[in-house]
Amino acid sequence: MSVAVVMGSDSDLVVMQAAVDTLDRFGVHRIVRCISAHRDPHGMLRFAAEAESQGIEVIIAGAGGAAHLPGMIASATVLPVIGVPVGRPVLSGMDSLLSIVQMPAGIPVATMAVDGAANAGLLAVRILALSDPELREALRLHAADLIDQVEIKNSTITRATEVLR
Ligand code: RP5
Repeated sequence: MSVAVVMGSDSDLVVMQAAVDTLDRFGVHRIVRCISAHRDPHGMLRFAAEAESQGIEVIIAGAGGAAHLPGMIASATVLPVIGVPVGRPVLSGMDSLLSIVQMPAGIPVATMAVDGAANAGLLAVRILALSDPELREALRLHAADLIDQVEIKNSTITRATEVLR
């Protein structure tokens, strides 16, 4: 059971690291690669075609600008592909978002928010958890942690807005 985290350039790692960290937190085996749809299209197609036989079950693909990587990988595999639009200073990630989200019917890519790599990791864990009760339990604990964090935030706000009499 393995997740591939791929990205168009090493400059995307600063965003995509959150997906890697999330997978590590859940103890999910992952590989991380730079795969470029534009600069090395043949390499990209090779990766997509071989992913299943390498034991990969979910692919997280991040790219910025004219972000064709997630959609092109999805067109060359039947594995689930999660796309992360990487925000860049020019156009603030809107270009990446629209490039990834507007897939034609037949080739699905689960598109995250701009720079939403942490959620990409969590969605991959949820997919794997469908056939892994231990992962499902870990997700439940994670959800409980989020509730605790809201409680902490609530106390912080209450303290900060307390009227001193
Ligand atoms: C995209 O072009 C990559 O995903 C990256 O976000 C962007 C710029 O790449 P570099 O010029 O930093 O290599 O393909």
